[in-house]
Amino acid sequence: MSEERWLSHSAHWGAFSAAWQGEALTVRPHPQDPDPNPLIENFPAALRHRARVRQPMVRRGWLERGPGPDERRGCDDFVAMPWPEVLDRVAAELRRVQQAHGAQALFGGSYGWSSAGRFHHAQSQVHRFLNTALGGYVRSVYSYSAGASAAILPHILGSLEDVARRNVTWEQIVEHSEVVLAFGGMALRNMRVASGGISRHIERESMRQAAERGCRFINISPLRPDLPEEARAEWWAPQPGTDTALMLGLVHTLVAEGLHDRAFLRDFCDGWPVFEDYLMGRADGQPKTAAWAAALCGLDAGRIAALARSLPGKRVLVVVAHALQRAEHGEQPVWMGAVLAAVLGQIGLPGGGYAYALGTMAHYGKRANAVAGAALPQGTNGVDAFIPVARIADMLLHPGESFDYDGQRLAYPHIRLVYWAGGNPLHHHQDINRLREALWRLDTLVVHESAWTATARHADIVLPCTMTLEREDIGAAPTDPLMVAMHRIAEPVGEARDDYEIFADLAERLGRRAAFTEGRTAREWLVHLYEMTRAALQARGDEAPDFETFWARGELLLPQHPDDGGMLRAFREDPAGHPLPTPSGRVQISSPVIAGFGYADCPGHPAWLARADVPDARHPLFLVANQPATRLHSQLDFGGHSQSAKHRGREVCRLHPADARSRGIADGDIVRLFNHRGACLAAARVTEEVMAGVVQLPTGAWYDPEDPAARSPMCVHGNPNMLTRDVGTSSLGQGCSGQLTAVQVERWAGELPPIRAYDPPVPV
Ligand SMILES: Nc1nc2c(c(=O)[nH]1)N[C@H]1C(S)=C(S)[C@@H](COP(=O)(O)OP(=O)(O)OC[C@H]3O[C@@H](n4cnc5c(=O)[nH]c(N)nc54)[C@H](O)[C@@H]3O)O[C@H]1N2
Ligand SMILES: Nc1nc2c(c(=O)[nH]1)N[C@H]1C(S)=C(S)[C@@H](COP(=O)(O)OP(=O)(O)OC[C@H]3O[C@@H](n4cnc5c(=O)[nH]c(N)nc54)[C@H](O)[C@@H]3O)O[C@H]1N2
Ligand SMILES: [Mo]
Repeated sequence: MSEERWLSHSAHWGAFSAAWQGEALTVRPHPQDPDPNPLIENFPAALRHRARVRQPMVRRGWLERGPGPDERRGCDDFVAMPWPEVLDRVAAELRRVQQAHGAQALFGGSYGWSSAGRFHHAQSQVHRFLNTALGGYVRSVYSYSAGASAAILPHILGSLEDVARRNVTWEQIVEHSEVVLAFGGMALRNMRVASGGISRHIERESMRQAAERGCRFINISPLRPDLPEEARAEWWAPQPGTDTALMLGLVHTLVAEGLHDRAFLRDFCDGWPVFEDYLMGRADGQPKTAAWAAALCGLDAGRIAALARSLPGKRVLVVVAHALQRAEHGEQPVWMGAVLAAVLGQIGLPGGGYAYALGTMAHYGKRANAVAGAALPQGTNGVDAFIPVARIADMLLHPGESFDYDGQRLAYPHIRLVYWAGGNPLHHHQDINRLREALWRLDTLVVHESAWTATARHADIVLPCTMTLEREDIGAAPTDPLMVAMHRIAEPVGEARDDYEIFADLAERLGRRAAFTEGRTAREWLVHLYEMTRAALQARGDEAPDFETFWARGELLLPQHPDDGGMLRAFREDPAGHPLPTPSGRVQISSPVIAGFGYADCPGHPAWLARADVPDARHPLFLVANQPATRLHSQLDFGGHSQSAKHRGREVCRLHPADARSRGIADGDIVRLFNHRGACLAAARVTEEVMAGVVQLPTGAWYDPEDPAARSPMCVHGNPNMLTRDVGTSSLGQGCSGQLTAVQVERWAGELPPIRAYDPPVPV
């Protein structure tokens, strides 16, 4: 590549450009980004890192004994194989499984964030391939991000899209909000990331301006830094998992003192009396008073009541982070947050009401684009069977068994082959030891990866794919006006190929090349996808340069919708003309539909439900396993920025001085976190920024088993999913509940095992 030529590109963490200075790759953020995300600094060292996959590899046991269940998945040798031969074998195995068991034996959910480019979006590629070449696959629905909320929100307000993406904006907060109650905080590290890429990170400055105007931010979280300094927030730290109780205590105070907005509840809501019976204790003999809540939350009752009394008459915004619903009974705080906002009569007002998930991602709090960006069509799936995304291990371990989901009774299909591209289940799934056992049951696991992740190591066939810097694409997010021409910055490493090329050659072997490619090269697809956006621009009479002009300029500014408050504002202004898409057309304070499902773990109104997975004498601390500040999930954990934050090679966990002292742990010590599911090492940071009783370890440190052949090996690096519990949030959502669990922590006095997670297997 030529020297010092800055080429535009984009990542989930922002638009940037890159140039070569001699042998060194340099990146710099988009010049108009007011608060760039430092995650772009993971790229330079990652590009040619030893952890990259450089050639196709096949697991020795699969090669020697053929497809079938195998406990050596994850500890076996690998054999290098030339592309033509490995593609022949993958195609033959896909055909075998499809002919013997049908397409319903192929799991292609392939959850994961992959990269920002919209054509090379790996999940879309794999879905399109399985649909066009094999007739379909078992899919997964919803996300690890928001499994519980995506299921419950349509029952009570509307779709997750409408509630999270077109609602209260940062512009409205700057201008109107007087109180922001942030349950789960609004962590700067999180809200500067969005799938497809964001070019302008405005969140920090928006909070600064709002706080300066006098807006009161309240950070309700076990971690003080979950709101940035600019917000000048008060910090409330209830016991993790008790937010629903706290909200009930606030609402009880409002109702008991006649401070609730009766007119709003009457004119815009449905089902208040059923909930009120529960709230006041008429149903169960327990009024949900501030004192009742205080005992559960570990807070002061007077402080809860005073907070409640301070809210009426103010423009109040209730925010509930995704994190709160990534837990047992995660549906409840999502629902109760809407009820709190309704009781205050704030839903639909500028800068007020309910902004679920605002502050968890850069998509939220923004205006929506008025034209659609590029997206690869995925074709038609001929298989009906699906799972809620986080039920993957259950599916593999219990084929044929039935389970509850959102009012339906479904059965787990019997999967023989799993195809993954663009995700890392051995990062994202809970209880890694259990997931490993589930993967052992398969006939075949095929993985496309750019790096030797734990998922690649557990595969039977690993196909090396390019990373984003090694190919051209279009970067576009539905909530950011900048469409970015993502130029190729580097040649592919080793024998790596684009997912698209790999699938095209596999489709060829299955006699379906034309159906998959429609005769287009990757560049021709970019032009084709771009033309769709261009046609939409032309239809509006907007500037619509041709592809070559866009490509040379490096970017195109798209028009956006006005900041109109979306569905909730329209409903408030005209409830008859713009009813909510709920059974009553109103906010469902209680739901006869959900009540009709008869779920003990998700009743017909929001409720405080005691949790099973809480600290006890043997595991007395809460583990908060949240998002990492220095990378996106597990991606580029081997990059410079992520590595710079490790200590003695380990991921850093944070705990309170009191908890450290009682365990003889000093700042910088290596510790072992454990419970009855598993164990991992980490480095301890002792800090008052974490509430007592909580240890926080972010996700994303690559799983690094001390002995990969052991049944439940310790991770020597710091992956919290060794410890988390693999259960659905409830029968309704069946979402991921990986955010919280119970653990013990002790000082590690043993020898420090080496980190081997980034060492590629040596082919035999
Ligand atoms: N305990 C606990 N667990 C959690 C969470 C939690 O809060 N606590 N959070 C959950 C959440 S919200 C999420 S979204 C998930 C995230 O889980 P994932 O989305 O699976 O995590 P990533 O690390 O982003 O995985 C993306 C993978 O795609 C690969 N990749 C990138 N580009 C390409 C490409 O072009 N082609 C191919 N083939 N591969 C590519 C990367 O190398 C990487 O391995 O984790 C979940 N797990
Ligand atoms: N840098 C970076 N940014 C990211 C990501 C990343 O991997 N890295 N991932 C992106 C993705 S895919 C998603 S889905 C979002 C995730 O957005 P979230 O799920 O909201 O993010 P988390 O960091 O997991 O959790 C936010 C905070 O919730 C608090 N919390 C945990 N449990 C409780 C509780 O019971 N009560 C209260 N009140 N607070 C609690 C924790 O202190 C935690 O820091 O972030 C996105 N942004
Ligand atoms: Mo997520």
